[in-house]
Amino acid sequence: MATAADMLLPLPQLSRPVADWVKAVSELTQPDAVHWCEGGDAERGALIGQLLRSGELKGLNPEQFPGCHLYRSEPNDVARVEHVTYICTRSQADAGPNNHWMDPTEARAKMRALFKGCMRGRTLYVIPYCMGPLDSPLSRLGVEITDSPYVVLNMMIMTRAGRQALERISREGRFVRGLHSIGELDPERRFIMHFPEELSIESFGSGYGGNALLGKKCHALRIASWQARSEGWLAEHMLIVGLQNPQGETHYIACAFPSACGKTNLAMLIPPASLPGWKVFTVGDDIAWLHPGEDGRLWAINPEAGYFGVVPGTNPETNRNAYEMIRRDTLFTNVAVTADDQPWWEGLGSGAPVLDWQGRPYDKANGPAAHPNSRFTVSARRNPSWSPHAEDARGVPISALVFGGRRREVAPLVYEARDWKHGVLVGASVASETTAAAVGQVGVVRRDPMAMQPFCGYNFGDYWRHWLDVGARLMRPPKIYHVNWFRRDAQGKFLWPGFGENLRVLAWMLERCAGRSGAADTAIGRLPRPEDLNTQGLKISPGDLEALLSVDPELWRKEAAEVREYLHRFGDRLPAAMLAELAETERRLG
Ligand code: SAT
Ligand code: MN
Repeated sequence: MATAADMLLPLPQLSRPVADWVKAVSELTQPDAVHWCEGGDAERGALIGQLLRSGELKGLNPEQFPGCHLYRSEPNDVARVEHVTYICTRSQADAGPNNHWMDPTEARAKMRALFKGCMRGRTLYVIPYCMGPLDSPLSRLGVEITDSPYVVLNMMIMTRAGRQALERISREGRFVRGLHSIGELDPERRFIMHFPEELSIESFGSGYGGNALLGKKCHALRIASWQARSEGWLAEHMLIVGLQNPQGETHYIACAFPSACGKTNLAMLIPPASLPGWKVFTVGDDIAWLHPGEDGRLWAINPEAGYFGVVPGTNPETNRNAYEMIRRDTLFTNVAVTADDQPWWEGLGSGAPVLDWQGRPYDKANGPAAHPNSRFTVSARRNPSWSPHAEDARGVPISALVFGGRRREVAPLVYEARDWKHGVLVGASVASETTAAAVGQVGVVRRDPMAMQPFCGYNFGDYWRHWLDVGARLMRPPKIYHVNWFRRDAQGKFLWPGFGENLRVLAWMLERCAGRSGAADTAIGRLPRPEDLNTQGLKISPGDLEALLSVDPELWRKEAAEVREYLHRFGDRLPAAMLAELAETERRLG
């Protein structure tokens, strides 16, 4: 009797354009074998088995961490590489001053030379994937070709990968082409190229995170932001979280913070015991695709299916959900291990490392045991606070958008924009201290508009215009906020406890959206007065709270001047409305 499996078409026969492309790439790269990814547990198990045998993966303690594995990347390949990430548009002005640009013809030639014969002795994997729920009209398709089985394992967790995605590609025709090879992992021969006009990506020489998992930053942000502009929506570097108040009302918010500034923690926040009755539901932790709905609201889907989160600092106190989530079926990258093969990282709070992230006997003199940008890859469904609406085809309605950065001074704990237009200026003005998520100096303040500086696939001037256009089409636009959990006092101590306590700030926002909470009007926007925040059970001195909610006009005039200088870099692409909003803020600052 014929089984269902017998009746399935072989993958290469499903889509002619994909098959033709795979053939052309095989001729160029010369792999020993070609493997089309079906998706599913059997394939995943086989890949893991192969990597365990070759020593590329290490099994972790099966009693304490069942189904968990450790991967160690090359020590020179541990973060995104923004200095060799390019947007290759025909016109340089379309990429904008915010991107490195290369002429597409030159970039293609350069990459062709690198890819030529690069997969000899290796297997070429074809990963068809869907960003977003498989049945959502808001989702978009892609195919990644890679010679890294580690990338395949990650993509299978992070996206809806395999046969069903390819079936949808065969119906719709359109897909983003992502070609990736680890090459020789030589930092001198490492390039991440984007061709938004052709919906394609070429990445060579890195096997790590955002450089190599092409569905993530390369597709779901850089290429998607381009697609979104032409189609009238927004692709943003935002978590999506649902907050249910003690009265049982749930509101969704989307928050943009730069990499390694706590998006994953906020997305799965645990309400403090002193705020009983609140519930938190995670829809996404890194990327939001936002579409104007027919009802005049903004609707969001999470294009991803898993989390690629920062490990250090995760413990039962800071984030119990994440701590529980990564105890099973999790792929760890660049953490340390204990004597009994448990993963270990700084801030775990128990146990001791015997091997560091490079597999060397642990020695304090070598620096942290786990790499500061060590990561977990885990299915979103492992998250105890995973939202039942995360798979909704139409997404979830957004009540508030929140921008934020990591800043020791200037930015108060929270403020509310005057309206959408002012909110676009607030987003464009985000600045943040750099983190270990990208190669380069850590802790220097840089402008990071909408937390998209590394990820916007086109000129920021055009991008802000698009934001203004989308806002103009919304009958019921979300309110826009700015937060800063990282404000410090003169001694360098954090003024705000962060983590679960951040719910107090989010609760104020939601009460504002419902028209139930007060605020003080200031030059930069509306701030809660101390009595507007629920501080019940919170250990904070009145002085610290006042410092967190203060706006120093002197510092802000300086800030506004810096923003003005920054915006002027975008010349005639900068919408006049942005300068008008800035002028209004400056007028209010006096
Ligand atoms: O390396 S990733 O881009 O996937 C993670 C991050 O930087 O946010
Ligand atoms: Mn991110």
